[in-house]
Amino acid sequence: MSRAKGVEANKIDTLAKSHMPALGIDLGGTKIRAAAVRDNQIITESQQIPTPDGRDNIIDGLVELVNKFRTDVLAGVGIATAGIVNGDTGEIIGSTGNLPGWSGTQLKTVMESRTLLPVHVENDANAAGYAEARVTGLRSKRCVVTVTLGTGIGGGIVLHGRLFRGSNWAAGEVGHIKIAMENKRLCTCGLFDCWEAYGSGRGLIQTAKDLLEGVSDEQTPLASRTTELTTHSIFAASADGDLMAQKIVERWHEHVSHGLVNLAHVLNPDCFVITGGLSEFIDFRLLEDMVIDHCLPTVGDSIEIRQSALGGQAGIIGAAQFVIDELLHLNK
Ligand code: BMX
Ligand code: ZN
Repeated sequence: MSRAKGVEANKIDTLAKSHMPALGIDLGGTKIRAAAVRDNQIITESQQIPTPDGRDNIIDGLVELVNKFRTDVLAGVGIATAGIVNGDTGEIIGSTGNLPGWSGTQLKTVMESRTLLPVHVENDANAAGYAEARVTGLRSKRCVVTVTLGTGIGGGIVLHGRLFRGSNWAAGEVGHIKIAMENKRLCTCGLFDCWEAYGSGRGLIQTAKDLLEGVSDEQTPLASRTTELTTHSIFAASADGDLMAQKIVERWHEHVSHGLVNLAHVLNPDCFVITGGLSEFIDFRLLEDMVIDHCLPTVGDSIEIRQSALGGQAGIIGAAQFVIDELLHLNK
């Protein structure tokens, strides 16, 4: 074949693959979920397995999930995972104690050799942010910052439709901006007073324990259950009218607002999108008021905080969309 014909054939191949679905996988601390995605939409039933313990078992679990979709023709596999990911090599180059032993995993190389499919690996919040920034109404924005509130706090910064990765892939690790100065709360990353140590699920439980110290059972039934507190028990008590629980939830909103205020002054985004398991418990009006109260007027005037449009599917959709966009060289 002549060189010109070879180039043409490659273009046609790329175009054909870009119309195929890609498999998106969201690797979380408790479960791994996967579904096929085309044009920013999930097009199959999703499949899930509990996250196994240890690096090798997690990789076996990922391969098992890919094999469940072997009947579909796939352009490739996108994996969204917590941790700092080199988007070129697909290596996990940093990880907090939330995923012990994950750093150093050559995830792309291992998965490509085991599945014989192109694989793209991305930080979970980056993947979620990439998907959220593509939904109607946000595509044309200059700066969309997605914040995931869950086990940790993650961030995805999309500038003019492209994910901003920083000099060493760690842009958007917003969970580790410092929001206090007392060296009071140790974060799972080893630093003190990170946003994540206050605004994540783990942070909320610690806030509850702090505020419940010295509180009697008559004031709130939560007082005698501090060892078995969960985020759900705190939100349930708050919804039931428990005044102490409401105070804890309000304090958590303040903590969440502190990180947003800092990000707002650095990035002046068009919009914050809040996603992750805890986002359904956010009172958006209260949060927006708290953020605006602590912003310079020019920054506060343009603050918009939205609930996620894609909910729990954002990581899967974003990871898969990366595979397609890589084929088209759209995010380079
Ligand atoms: C942590 C960090 C981020 C991640 C964020 C949200 C690790 C293992 N995790 O800050 O990379 O994006 O948590 O993670 O280093 P999640 O577990 O709450 O989804
Ligand atoms: Zn930290």
